[in-house]
Amino acid sequence: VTALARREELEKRFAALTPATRLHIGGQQLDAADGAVFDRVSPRDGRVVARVAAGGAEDVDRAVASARRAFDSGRWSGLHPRRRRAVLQRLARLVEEHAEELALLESVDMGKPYTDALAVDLRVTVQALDFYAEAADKRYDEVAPTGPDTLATITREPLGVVGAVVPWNFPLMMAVWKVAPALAAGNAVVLKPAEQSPLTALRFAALATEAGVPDGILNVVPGFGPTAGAALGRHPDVDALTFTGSGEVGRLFMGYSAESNLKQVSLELGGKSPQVVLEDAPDLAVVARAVAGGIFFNQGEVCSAGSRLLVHRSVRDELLELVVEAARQTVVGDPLDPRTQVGALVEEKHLERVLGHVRGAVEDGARTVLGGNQVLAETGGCYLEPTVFDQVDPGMRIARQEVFGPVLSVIGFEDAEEAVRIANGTDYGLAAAVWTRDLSTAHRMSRAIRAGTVWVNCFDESDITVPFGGYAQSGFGRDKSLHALEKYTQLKTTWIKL
Ligand code: TXE
Repeated sequence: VTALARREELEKRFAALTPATRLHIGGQQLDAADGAVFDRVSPRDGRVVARVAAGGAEDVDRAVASARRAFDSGRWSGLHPRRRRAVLQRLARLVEEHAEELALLESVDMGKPYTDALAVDLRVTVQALDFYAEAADKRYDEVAPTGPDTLATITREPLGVVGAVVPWNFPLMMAVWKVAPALAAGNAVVLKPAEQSPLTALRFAALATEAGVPDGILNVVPGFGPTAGAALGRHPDVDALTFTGSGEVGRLFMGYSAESNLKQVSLELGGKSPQVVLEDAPDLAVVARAVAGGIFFNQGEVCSAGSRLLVHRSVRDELLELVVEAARQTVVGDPLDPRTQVGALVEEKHLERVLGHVRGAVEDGARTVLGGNQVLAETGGCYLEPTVFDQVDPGMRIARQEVFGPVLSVIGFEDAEEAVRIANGTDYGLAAAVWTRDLSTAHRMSRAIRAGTVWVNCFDESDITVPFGGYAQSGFGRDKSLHALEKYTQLKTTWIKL
């Protein structure tokens, strides 16, 4: 099948879909209380692909009330853990069966290549559902060593109603990183997807109902941040709020919690992850591919994107040449074209924001080695060339601010100490990579770099079994792994006098 035929086939398949577009509350599909809707414009070609209900405060109220009723009924939290596992496993199978449809919705909605949506987002989503389903009936509680005359048990209980507010870069995957452990632990959830990418969350909710998740245990309220998102953050009957997104909005959620009921908040905010390449780095061709992949994957719209290349002077010229070559070969274009590696940026506003960062870099004196311009596709849409800046000073805006686009900054250093200083010199601490052949250097650097994840001689290695989250202003609380369950449970101590 030619690339063109494949693209046309996917277009036809999308046209034949009827995406779910209404609120999912109490297992029902509802319109917004005030009837409001918003257009979903695909960044692929600027066309409206769906009209989605815009939830507001009243809808969030309805969803939270439904979640509370469902939680209190005990129909989920009181279920035998084995039964909860079975329901979540059924949901994993349904997502697997509908993987192509969900990947297509994701790709058209927010612009990532369809092939990546299927190979990464959907694969990881299914893995997460299976992992937390299994965890539902495999965690034991504790007995404290309080002595012969008492018995003190320490048990984990669900929190109750969990609010989840998620971004648009991995819409379904990030939602499930939160929803799966929250449900496995017995909570009820109200999920607000980003206004740029609500389609997969709504489809997922329908599949959850089909899998046997009781009505009201998973509710989805699409809508805008300042209305639906803020209402969830401020709601007095939401017990915990888990958020992934910008630092600016993360701060708002801390405020919402303080103003309302002190709900527990966990935040996964962006990053400015360094790729540190030392003079004894392994094969530079391998490093170059990892550097290019680390910043161009998902259009650079990745919180852990390796947006800073910190490279030792001795290997700098050679590596830069290889990275630029890899960047040149990166195919930008229609997300439905199977050859595409970098799809469309999520929306016009974001493209403008990224171009603003690019202009700022030039003003600050960085040298444009490659790219920097919008790609004008005949279909319209929001595309940007893979972009590389050299001679970036660690103090420049482009070296400190999260760009969230396919834009790499190259910074030179003289020794490992300076590299660590630069690596740690931003407000963020989400991820980092170190490239070296020396085992001791690898360990020393990994200890010295303040980040939630440090990769050595690799980048973007990922598995559901390891925690993911940030140091410093990249946030707190972890998604993934069994540790994520801690965010969705609280400890109960019970004393018994014998
Ligand atoms: O994020 P927002 P945006 C970073 C990235 C990007 C920038 C802006 O640098 O360029 O943030 O992106 C909801 N009250 N990241 O504007 O606004 C919103 O509806 C309550 C990093 O898209 O933080 C959406 O569901 N909620 C990141 C979610 O917050 C509000 C992923 C995220 O949107 C709200 C995304 C409000 N006042 C962006 N305003 C990562 N860590 O991966 C918005 N929201």
